[in-house]
This record gives sequence, C-alpha cells and structure tokens, in this order.
Amino acid sequence: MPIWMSLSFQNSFSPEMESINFFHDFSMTMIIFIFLLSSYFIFSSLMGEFFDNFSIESHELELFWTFTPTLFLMFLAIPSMKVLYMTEDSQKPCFTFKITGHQWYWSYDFMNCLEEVDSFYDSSLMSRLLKVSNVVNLPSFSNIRGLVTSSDVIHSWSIPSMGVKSDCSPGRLNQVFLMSKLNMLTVGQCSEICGANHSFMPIVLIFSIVLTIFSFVNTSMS
Ligand SMILES: [Cu+2]
Repeated sequence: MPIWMSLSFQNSFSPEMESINFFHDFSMTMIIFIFLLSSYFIFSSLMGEFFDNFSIESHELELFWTFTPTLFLMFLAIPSMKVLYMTEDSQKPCFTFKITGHQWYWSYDFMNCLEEVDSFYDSSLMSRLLKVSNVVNLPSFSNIRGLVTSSDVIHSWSIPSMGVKSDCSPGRLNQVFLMSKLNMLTVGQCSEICGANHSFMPIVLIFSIVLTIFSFVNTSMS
C-alpha cells in the first residue's frame, strides 16, 4: 500500500517486486561506490596528487579505466536481465482474466462469466483516489495472467507493490503476470496520461486463499 511521505518503493507482495527491490538496492550501492571513487580521484587530481610523468600515455592506466567500467556494467547487466526475464516469463498461468481500459474506468472480463465487470472510481474520503465500485478478487499463491487492452486511448494498468505495469493499447493485447505471496489488498492507478479524468482510474485487487482453494477444487473436479 502507498504510505504518506514515503520516498522509496512500496512493500513488495510478489516475488517479481522483491527482485526489482533487490536490483534497485544493488545498483544504488554500486552507483554510490562509483560516485565516491570518481569524486576521490577528481579531488586528488585537482589537488595535484596524481600528476606524474609516467601516467602520461600509460597503457596500464588506459587498460584499467577501460576494463573497470566494463566490469561494473556487466555486474549491473546480469541481475537486470534476470529481473527482466523473470517478469516476462509465462510460468504456466492457472487463471487468466482480461483487463480493458476505458475513458475513464476499468472493466474486467473473467472469461468464465458471461459479462464484463466495470470498476469505476468511488469518491470516498477514506482512501483518496484509491477506491473503486467493484474490486477484483483473485486467488493468492497462484500464477495469474492478465491480458491488457484498451477500448479508446492508451492507458496503463499498474500495480506498484507487485512490480506490474503494462500499457493498454487499443487493438492490441499485452500480458502481465501476477503472483501474490500474501492474502491482502493492493492498489494501483492508471499510469498513462489518458485524458481529463486520468487521475480517477484506481485499481483495487484482493488476493485470498479461499479463491485458491476454490479454483483448486474446481480444476480437480473438471
Ligand atoms: Cu487511463
């Protein structure tokens, strides 16, 4: 859940978001280290400590400042690619639902139901811009696939605590993967400026173990 005056990421509710959090902390540590190291060398050079006739046209020095940044970039690229592939991997979803963005509400199609459920913004002072008329109930501890599209302009379906964000383009289907490791309520909003009421398109998802048991029994019986 978003917290007032919070400067960092929201608490993670999915393995994908945990990996993103880890990668953020890891890359920030490296960036701070590089910043401190380069500041030290710049400051020392300005003070005249490293001026030496042997450092001019030194092959060893050139090799050092070519390979060290390459090494740092590789250390950043490997976990970055791992997170990218982890968030895009299909992982055999056990449940699929369709998300359609409209100006300015979301509608959800659960495939086995005959009609779409519309989810409008519900003005309430309890949770500002984060309450909806119909919440989405989903099973926890299950791999869920969301097919994302739009009926008018480009929207973006985003749940920060689950590391999910996907553009909803008209005439095109994108997919997102959700896997909650907790029974909880999580919120998101449209993240693409889509018109006058763009701020009034909240998303509320509730993950519960009851639905997980129900879908397991349902699958076993069929
Ligand atoms: Cu939108």
